[in-house]
Amino acid sequence: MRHSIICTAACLAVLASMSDASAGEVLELRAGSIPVTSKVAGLLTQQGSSVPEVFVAQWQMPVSFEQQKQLEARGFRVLRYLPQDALVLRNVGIPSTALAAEIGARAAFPLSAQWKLAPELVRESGRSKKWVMVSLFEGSDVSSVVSALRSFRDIHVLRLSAGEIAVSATLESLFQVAAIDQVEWIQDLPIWSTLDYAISASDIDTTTAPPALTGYESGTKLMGFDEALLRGFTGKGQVVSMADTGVDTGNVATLHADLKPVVTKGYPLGIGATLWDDPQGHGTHVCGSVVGTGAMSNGAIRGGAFEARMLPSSIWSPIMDNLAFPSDFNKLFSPPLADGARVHTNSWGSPRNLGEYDGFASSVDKFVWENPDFFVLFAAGNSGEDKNADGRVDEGSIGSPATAKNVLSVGASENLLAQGGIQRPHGQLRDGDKKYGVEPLKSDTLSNNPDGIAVFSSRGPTTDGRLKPEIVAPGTNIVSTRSHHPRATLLWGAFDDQYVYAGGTSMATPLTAAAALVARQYLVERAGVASPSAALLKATLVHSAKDLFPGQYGFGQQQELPKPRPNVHEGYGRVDLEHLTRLVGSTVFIDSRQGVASGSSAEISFELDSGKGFRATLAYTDAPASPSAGRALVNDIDLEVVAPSGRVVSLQDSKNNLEMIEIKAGQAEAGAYRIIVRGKNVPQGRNGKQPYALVVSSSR
Ligand SMILES: [Ca+2]
Ligand SMILES: [Ca+2]
Ligand SMILES: [Ca+2]
Repeated sequence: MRHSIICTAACLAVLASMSDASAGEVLELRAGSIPVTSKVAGLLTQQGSSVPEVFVAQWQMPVSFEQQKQLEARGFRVLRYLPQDALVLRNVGIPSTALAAEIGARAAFPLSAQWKLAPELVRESGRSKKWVMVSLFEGSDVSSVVSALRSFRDIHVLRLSAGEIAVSATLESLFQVAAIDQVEWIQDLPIWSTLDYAISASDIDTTTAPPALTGYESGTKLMGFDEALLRGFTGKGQVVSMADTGVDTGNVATLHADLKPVVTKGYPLGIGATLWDDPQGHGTHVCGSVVGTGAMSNGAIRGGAFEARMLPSSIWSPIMDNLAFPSDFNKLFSPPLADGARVHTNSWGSPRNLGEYDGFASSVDKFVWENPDFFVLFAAGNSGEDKNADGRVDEGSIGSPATAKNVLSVGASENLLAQGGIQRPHGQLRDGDKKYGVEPLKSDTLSNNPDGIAVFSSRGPTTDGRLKPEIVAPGTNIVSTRSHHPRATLLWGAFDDQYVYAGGTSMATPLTAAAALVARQYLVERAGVASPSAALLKATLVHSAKDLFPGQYGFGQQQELPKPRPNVHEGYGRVDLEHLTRLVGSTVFIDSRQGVASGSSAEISFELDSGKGFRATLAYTDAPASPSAGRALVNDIDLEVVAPSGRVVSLQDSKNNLEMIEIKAGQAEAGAYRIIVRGKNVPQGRNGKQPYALVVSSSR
């Protein structure tokens, strides 16, 4: 190996110079940026003031790991980080006076009830009652909160999970609920939906003759699965799990022949469910895209990782006749994790409150933070529309939980299929005149240009300015396995008795999960990474992706992608396994479990040959943020590249936990590069440090 890791010691002076001039003066919350005025800050600084059980303390400087250890030793529990330089603390029985001074903070004050209410609840304020979700701080006594709530008038209470309660109340009463110390956040209840793009029956291509096979049916061809297969990578030895409407008959003995050898166990998790059969059809299609063997089509239509093993969960509720599960991500992810799954794919989400980092995004982030080898994918959503009628799909339509930081959010690009499924122009689809009524969108079709982004694919960024989606994969007119359940729908139409067409970010996501399984097998077998972290899988998939710039309408006024990657339409581009499975040999993979602390850095060197481009990708699983925070990034580490001439390239990104620095061939100097990972501010590290993954290579 020609790289070495050098850690430099923490340096307070550097730390101080790196911190923002305004650090520690504003609380960045969803409710707005709150200046910590003397009026707010004075609340817990007066002698004799009583200290609430949960409060915020804000420091003048980034709060160190050592300071937090001292706080814990004095009887405080650190519950959350809030930007800037603030912690939410639980006071475990210290009847303190002049609290701020005592703990060295510049201010300490209670959490205001209005900061705990999702802005949409306040916006939609009416006198009528509605059901909302109340999230409690970690370690709260749920029973005591439930009793407190039951004592309020006109409130109905339902216990959901270890940390969440559903409540029916008026907005006025919600302020009372929010005033309870243990309550962290109140938001809308989700409406979970499968993320296949909804069409009407009349949209379906009714060509009667079955189309001749072209090899593009499954969507895998455009992603380089054929090349990966030739090199021996099929997802073999990998275990994957999914949550969806169920799979086919839900019985391993009678399952679809394409799925029977690879699906070995299922989990019924829907409310009131005892089975994991698929009465809808969506989950069976998704499952086939990941692991379908193609047994019923002589291998013509098969999933990308057909030698992996699949453990599906059904979150379909027979009582609700829809997706409904306890919304407890521990219950969703823990069983397959315990049974060996390291990749979990999700083709569902909530199309409400688009772009928001909500309680569910935070819960998913928490699970991955606690289980950093569990790689979770979520479909970005199908809320892409051109509302302002400028011929370009609008931004800001990512659904939760795809807004989470520690997942891979997958958008849909176009497949290449001229017959079958949906072949109508966008403007003629259901509501197409309203959503896509302006050229070039109007007369374009869904699967005629693989360099295009599916018109419906949800676009980033998130409300707090993070780049989403991170990646795209084909998600239009994808052919995959058909559920044999008598009630199952035909999605985008039947291909034959065994397969159906479908489209949506729902279809792009399992294909990307299959790519993650191939990537995982490749990293284990060829790169010598025994157990790749979720961050390394993300970095590797993103690093090798293909930029689709300028998109399907060429350059000029109608250009689809306004700038090269990363952009909020394609993220870092389309999954490219042909590229990924030839990385070893000229690529450095680092999966640092130790990580970097605030003010420290790690460094490697990389020798670039002349005529080549340079690319470095940094990804990390960040600590979960409070849904009340106005900026979801907690631990901020930076990628810095020093070219042979000494020129420094750094993005100074304080929003994303994924960064790429690319220097194109022709612009890159040959010679020794230094690649530095800097711990800028790590308030919630693992023992004070933020683990990370780094992939560095030359490019063509
Ligand atoms: Ca537009
Ligand atoms: Ca098109
Ligand atoms: Ca950063």
